[in-house]
Amino acid sequence: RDDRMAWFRDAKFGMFIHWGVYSMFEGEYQGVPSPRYAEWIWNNARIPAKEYMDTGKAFNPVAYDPVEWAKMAKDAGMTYMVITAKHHDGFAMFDTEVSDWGVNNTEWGKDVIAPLKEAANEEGLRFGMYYSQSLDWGNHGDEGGTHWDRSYTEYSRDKSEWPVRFNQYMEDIAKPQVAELTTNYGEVDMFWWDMPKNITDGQAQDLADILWGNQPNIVSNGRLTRTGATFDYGDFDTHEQSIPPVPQLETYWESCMTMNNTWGYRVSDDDWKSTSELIHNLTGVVSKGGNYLLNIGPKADGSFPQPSIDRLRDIGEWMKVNGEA
Ligand code: FUL
Repeated sequence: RDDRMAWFRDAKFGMFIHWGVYSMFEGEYQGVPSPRYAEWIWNNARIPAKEYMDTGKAFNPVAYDPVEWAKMAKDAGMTYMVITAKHHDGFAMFDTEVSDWGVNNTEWGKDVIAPLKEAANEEGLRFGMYYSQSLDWGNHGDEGGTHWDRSYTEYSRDKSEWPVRFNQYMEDIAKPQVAELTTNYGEVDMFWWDMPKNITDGQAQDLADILWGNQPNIVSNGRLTRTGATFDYGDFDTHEQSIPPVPQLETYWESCMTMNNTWGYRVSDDDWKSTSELIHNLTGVVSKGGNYLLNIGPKADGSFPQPSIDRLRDIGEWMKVNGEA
């Protein structure tokens, strides 16, 4: 494992990208900001399934410029990038043959992951994929709060049936999609699981087998399952929105953090951290032996919010003077 982890040990700084159908809502439903994170808006603002899914069909990021994204990351001194291939809404940002709920079935109509990976690798950046393996509100995995939705009741509301449906989702969607992501994109450097609700150890083991079967050198975070020991199912620990108080030099870990208070784009969130605070976080994480994964929530059209662009540029200036080659 130490060989596989060599790049991760020195990676230091990466770009996290939360982008999907939720970005189209900009953190607001019917003029009201949704509670908590903007990428949870379907669930948190109780948007009817039909409305959310119809909105998704209009996904058309005309300003999407993956080469520019990769350049901004590189110029900021970042060495890797991780994007939401599928977040909790279940919408696939990649070519998938097992579901209509994805970018293929939109106005845009094509994969957004492939050109980004190519651009990232071109800039010498490592590339990672975030995949929500349990929560999947569109493909009837763990549906979280969407059970309340009456337009969603082609499935039974009888709780005893949920595990059956979840198992079916695992077989029909999660496993094939993880296979697609790990076979159709050449060598992938990182896989980022999230929110292991309801997944059994057996299902987690199956996903791990697909992952490492197809990508023997891939590095994954420890959020595939809650019950497995971290290193049975993942290579590094995830600290979400926090930095450990003391150095942790014996483990592999990463702190992922937002620039404001949300991962997905929220038009009304102006609470941006200053560049000096971001640099303070970066140096704090790296000096304690971790990597800092700093999030961008692109707008639906594919552009980065201006405050994010400004901060990336300013961090890049600082890195030129103080960063290590
Ligand atoms: C959490 C998710 O629920 C958030 O939406 C976000 O993706 C964060 C990085 O992980 O667990």
